[in-house]
Amino acid sequence: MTLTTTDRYARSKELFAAAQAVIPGGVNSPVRAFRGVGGTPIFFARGNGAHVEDVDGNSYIDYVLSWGPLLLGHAHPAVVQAINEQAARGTSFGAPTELETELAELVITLVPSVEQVRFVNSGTEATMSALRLARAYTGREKIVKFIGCYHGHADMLLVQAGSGVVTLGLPDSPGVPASTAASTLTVEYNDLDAVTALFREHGDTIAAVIVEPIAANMGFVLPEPGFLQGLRDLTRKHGTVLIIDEVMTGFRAAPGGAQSVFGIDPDITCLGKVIGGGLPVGAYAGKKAIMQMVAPAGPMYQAGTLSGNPLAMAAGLAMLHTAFDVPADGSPTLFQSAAGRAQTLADGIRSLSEETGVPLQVGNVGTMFGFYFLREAGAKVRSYADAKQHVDAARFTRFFWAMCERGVYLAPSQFEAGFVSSAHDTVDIAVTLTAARESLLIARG
Ligand code: HOZ
Repeated sequence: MTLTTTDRYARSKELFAAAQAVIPGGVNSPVRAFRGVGGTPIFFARGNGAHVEDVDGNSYIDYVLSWGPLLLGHAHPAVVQAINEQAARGTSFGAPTELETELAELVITLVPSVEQVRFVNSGTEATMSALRLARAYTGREKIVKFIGCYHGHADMLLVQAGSGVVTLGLPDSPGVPASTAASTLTVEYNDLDAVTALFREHGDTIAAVIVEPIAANMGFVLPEPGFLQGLRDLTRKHGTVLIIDEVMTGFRAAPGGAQSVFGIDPDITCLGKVIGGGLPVGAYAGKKAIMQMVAPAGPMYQAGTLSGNPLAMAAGLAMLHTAFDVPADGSPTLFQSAAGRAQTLADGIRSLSEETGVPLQVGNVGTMFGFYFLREAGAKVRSYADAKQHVDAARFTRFFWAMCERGVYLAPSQFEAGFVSSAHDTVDIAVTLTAARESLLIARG
């Protein structure tokens, strides 16, 4: 179903037409194109705290938050000040700065499994480099990934991927060499038996298992009890590197990431988004014995002109300290306040599902949440195969646009997670739930 936008989005429509002439599909990342919900992407002019304003002057409570990074909301004064002060001192040196060590130390303090950190410029670079490192460390080639998990757009990871690939309903991307894809073994999320069978067949040739600890690029799917620990046990037994991709969940599910929520001790962790305070960044991090393989400490090569960029390091430090430092009066951290609001929001949506009779599967951990519109009540999504079978796309589309018209901006795909910031206050949550009630009734039809 395609919904056309009204004049409420007139300027966005003009800008999108102009963008399409010079940018493929009019966007620089596919999920922004609104293909999953029809209509025209909304172009934004500014953001402040929990709110954004589009180019037509409409305001929204924002639950996309740049797809996760903005844990403190838009333009938080501490982050803006850190960026301004660093910009005045220089934006890039291509040489080490103290900021990189400070941010690495902070990450090591927050994420217990991490002993060393290498900063890069995006989540894609982080996962791509982590896999090269796992292959270098083990001397093996095969990797295991889960169907519907998304780890960026590197060739070997663009196999049965989530996020925009799922939203657009694309087959695996042309341009990925068959020989590269052949080294990527795929299994359904939460299917530990299938992983065990893979290890029985290929055990000694598998370099790495890479997994999202919460599958947040095919909606919001929690790991079943024992699934992540099962992966840890299998990888230990077979000398395989376990890579936990926390680009989405890092500093969002909990200060120590989703791995701390589920008690998992991975070999390598991939980070991005929050760690750069809203500027482009990524990192791969983990056990010193493995990280020492990275050049120049070891032979595994990886480099980048803007890696460890001082603006991103300064913004990341400001964001993490502001979110996680415990206030002197012992009051909750800003992260804890944001997580409390996310809980209220998720509980409210659960109640509305019951009240309106619209079946939803709602999940939330820390400051993240997600919900599926289900075709039948009682259906459960625990893998991508389940999502394909049970998810009601038409209802989500009606809900999405009804929410936009009521001033609430959600990800334009139910295969993406939602995010709450410390700037969302109780009024924002109450307004959102009122809008959600009306929108659920519209979606129900
Ligand atoms: N990979 C992001 C969603 N999981 C999308 C990034 C973007 O389009 O900006």
